[in-house]
Amino acid sequence: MQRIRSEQAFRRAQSLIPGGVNSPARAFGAVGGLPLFMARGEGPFLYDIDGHRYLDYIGSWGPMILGHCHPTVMAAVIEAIHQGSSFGAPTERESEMAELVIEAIASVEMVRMVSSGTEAAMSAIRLARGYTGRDLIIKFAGCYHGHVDSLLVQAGSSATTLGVPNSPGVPKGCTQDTLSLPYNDTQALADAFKTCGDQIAGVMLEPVAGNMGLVTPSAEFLSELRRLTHQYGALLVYDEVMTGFRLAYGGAQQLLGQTPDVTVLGKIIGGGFPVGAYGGRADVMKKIMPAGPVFQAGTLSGNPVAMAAGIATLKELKRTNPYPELERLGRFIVEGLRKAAPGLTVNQVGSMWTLFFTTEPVTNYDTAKKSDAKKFGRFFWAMMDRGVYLPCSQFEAAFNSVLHTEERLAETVRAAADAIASLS
Ligand code: KE4
Repeated sequence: MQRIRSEQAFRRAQSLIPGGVNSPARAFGAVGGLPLFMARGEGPFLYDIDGHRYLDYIGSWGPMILGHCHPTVMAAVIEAIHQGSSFGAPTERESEMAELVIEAIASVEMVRMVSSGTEAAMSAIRLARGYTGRDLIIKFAGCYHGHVDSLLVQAGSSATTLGVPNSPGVPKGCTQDTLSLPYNDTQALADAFKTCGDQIAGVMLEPVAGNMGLVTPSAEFLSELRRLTHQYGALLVYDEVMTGFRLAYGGAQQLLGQTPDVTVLGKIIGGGFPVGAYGGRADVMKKIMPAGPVFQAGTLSGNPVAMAAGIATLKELKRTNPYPELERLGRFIVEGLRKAAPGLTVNQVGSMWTLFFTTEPVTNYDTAKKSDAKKFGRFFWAMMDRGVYLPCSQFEAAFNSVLHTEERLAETVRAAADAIASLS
C-alpha cells in the first residue's frame, strides 16, 4: 500500500517537531516504518492523507468510544464555540460536567478539571502528599500515568516501548520517593507497607492496566491494596484515565466493586478534547486550593468547549448504556482472535483487548515483555495493509467503539487470520 503523502508529511514534520510527532506513541517506533498522517475520522474509520480507510482500534488512544464525528458531540461543540472558546472564568458547564462525574462514580464526591491525564495524575500525587504530609508514592511497573516526573520509573506505554525504564531529565530527587512494584504482586505490596507504611502518601495504579497491553488485576491484589492503604493511612488512587467511562459508566472501580480515595480521569470525559480530572472523597479534595493549601491551577482547566464535548459524550453513554454490548462484542473479537492465532495470549475487558505474541499468561509487566514485539510489529503492518489500524505497540490496548459492529469485528478477525498466516 503506497503512502507517499504521509511519507512527505513526516519528512516535513521531522524538521519542525522532535521526532516529527507531538507524542512519541504516534511515531511507530515500536512497530517500525513511518507514521501515517490522518486526514479525517468518520464513525469507526480513519482516513489517512493518501486516501486509505482504516477500521480504527486506537480511537485517539481511548477517547473516541462513540466513534469519530458523533453528531450529538459535534452539535454541542459547535453551539459552545459560538459563545466563545475560553474565558478564564467559571462557567456552568464545568458544574454540569462535575455533576455528571460525581453522579457516575460513587467514590467521587468532588472533582477538579484539568487539561490532560498527566496533569490530573500529577495533581493527584501532590494532593496525596499534601493530605497525608508524607512523601512516598507506590506505583506499579508497566502502569503509565502520563509524563509525571516522579512516575517515569518503569512506565508503561511508549516509555516501555522505547525501552527507557526512566527518562533522562528526571532528577533523582524526583524519583527517590517513588517505589515501583510488580503489578499483581501482593507480597511485594505487603513488604513495602511493612517496611515503610507510615511514610506512604499514596498508591497509584491502573485498576485495569492498558499501558503494558491489557492486564487485569487479581481480586486478591485489589483487596490487599484497599486493606493496606486503609491500615496505614495512605490514599488509594485509581488512574482511570483510560478505563473511566470506558469499562463501565462508573469506571473500572464499578466493575471491580472497589472504592478508591481518589480517581484520575481523562480521555473519554473530554470527548476528544483536552480534558483531565481528579476527584474523590470530599475531605481529601477540600485540600486543593483555593479551598485548601495544596496548589494546582490551569489556564484552560474546565474549558467550556471541551466541557461541551465531554458533557455530550457522557450524556450519550448514560442514555445508551453501551457497556453490556461492548462486553459481548469484546468477547466476540477475542474468541475470533484466539482461533485466528492459536496459542497466543489475548486479554480483554469490555471494549479493551490486546493480542500478545506470547503463549504464556500475561499478568504483569515482566510477562508482557516476554511477547515477541518484533513479530507484533510485522503483524501490525500486515493488518494495516488489510485496512485495520491497531495500536502501534505491543504494549497498548486496542479499543472498540460503539460503532465496531459484529460484522466489522468479524472482518478484523478474518484479516488477522490472513495476516498471521502471512507472517510464517
Ligand atoms: P494524557 O496526559 O496523555 O492525557 O494522559 C496520560 C495518561 C494517564 N494515565 C493513563 C492510564 C494513560 O493511559 C495515559 C495516556 N495514555 C497514552 C496511551 N497509552 C496516551 C497516548 C500518548 O501518550 O500519546
